[in-house]
Amino acid sequence: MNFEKVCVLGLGYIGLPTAAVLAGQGVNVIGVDINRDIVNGLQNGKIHIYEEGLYELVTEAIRLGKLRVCTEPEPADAFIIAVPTPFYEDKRADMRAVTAATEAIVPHLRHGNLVVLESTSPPLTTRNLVVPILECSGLRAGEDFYVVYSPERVLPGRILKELVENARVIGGLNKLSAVAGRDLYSLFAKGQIVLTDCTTAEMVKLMENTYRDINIAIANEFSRLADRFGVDIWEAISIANLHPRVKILTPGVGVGGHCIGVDPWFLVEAAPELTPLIYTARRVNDAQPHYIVALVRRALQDQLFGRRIAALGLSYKPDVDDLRESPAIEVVKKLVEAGAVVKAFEPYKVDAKIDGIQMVSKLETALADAEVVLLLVGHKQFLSLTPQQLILQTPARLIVTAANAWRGKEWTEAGFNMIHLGIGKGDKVFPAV
Ligand code: SAJ
Repeated sequence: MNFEKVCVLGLGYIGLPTAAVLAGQGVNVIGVDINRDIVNGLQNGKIHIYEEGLYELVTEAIRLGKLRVCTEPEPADAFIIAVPTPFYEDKRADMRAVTAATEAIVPHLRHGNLVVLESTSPPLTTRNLVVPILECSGLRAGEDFYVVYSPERVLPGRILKELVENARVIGGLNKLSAVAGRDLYSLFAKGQIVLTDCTTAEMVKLMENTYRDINIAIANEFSRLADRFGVDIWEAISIANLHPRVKILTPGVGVGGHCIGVDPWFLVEAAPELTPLIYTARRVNDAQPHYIVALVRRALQDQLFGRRIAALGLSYKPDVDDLRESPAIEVVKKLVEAGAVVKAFEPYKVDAKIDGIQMVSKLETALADAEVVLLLVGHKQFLSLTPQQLILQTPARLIVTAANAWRGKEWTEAGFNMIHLGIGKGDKVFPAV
């Protein structure tokens, strides 16, 4: 199949890079977002996402006229839906954006079109939600037009590379649909392209992120055990990982972002009686910010009220600007609730405003009058700090870190009292979750 014009719905972390990469291959791309600010910004050379290389790619595609951005879809050869699928308070999948985007395609759907859903979705979404909406056009899915579920699998921080190089799963509603999907993604995907059915592709995506969530949960649980038994978890993990069939992940402040902390719930919602392990892992990871707060509380002899804390890093993981579902933010909010006076600094979003959190735009300001430095996210900029640099910028002599950072005797020799997540000092008192 030939694709001269492609309409991408949703210009977020996945839609915008996909639109720009397709445009870079000479396809005429219409990027659609219902958020006028995003569209206006892009039209004026401003981009709302930080991802290495993305700004250049997007602005060049727009300059060449290969990428146009607007708020309404237009007729095209293919439509790619890349809108968010968050969850409601009770953890049920919120499919409103997918529903609205699919409905917006209906008036433009023509014979021979391909519609792709990329948004992570509960099993059977393509068949039971997307297809019935599209068939309101009077056309028949799989015959008059083609439908594919093809999950995005890129890692924020490496999106442009992984978009092109990762293996691509194409789940067709039927064989003809899968083949049409392969033709579209072959325009830019260099990794293996695997064809399957749409429900398998939905499951594959959810299984990948659930697998990672469970593995992070066990790492977090191990870090708590190490605290209790006076073990250095970082050393223990590195030794265990010498085993040829063991690959323990990294404990931390908790699991954030819009994917791994969300997607396992789609499986739990779909079949609660079959998912006790998935459910428990989610609970373990959701409890990790509480554990970090308890660690700080213990370091301060149970006195959080009025204590001045410099919180470093608020994004959901190192070296990204994404603050969504960030466990670091949860930690800061809990400290503030307990009466601590927290100044938070996020180098990738220096002007971010977060309800209930005092954000500062400079590291020096966060550190200047702190009693405690709390390293929440291991951004490169923080990891490269030496104890000699830090000691000049802060009166704080107590450091609590949730990352495997600021190790070594030079830190204690410089005069800092160091508390690391997962490095037990063999104390009898350790935080309960
Ligand atoms: N985290 C840990 N310990 C680890 C790894 C991660 O605590 O060892 C934390 C991170 O700090 C972060 C969260 O988990 O808060 C998730 O980070 P991540 O880097 O594991 O994953 P995401 O959410 O950025 O991207 C994931 C990826 N999925 C997998 O690796 C299986 C990515 O490939 C997906 O495309 C993405 O979800 C998505 O959009 O679904």
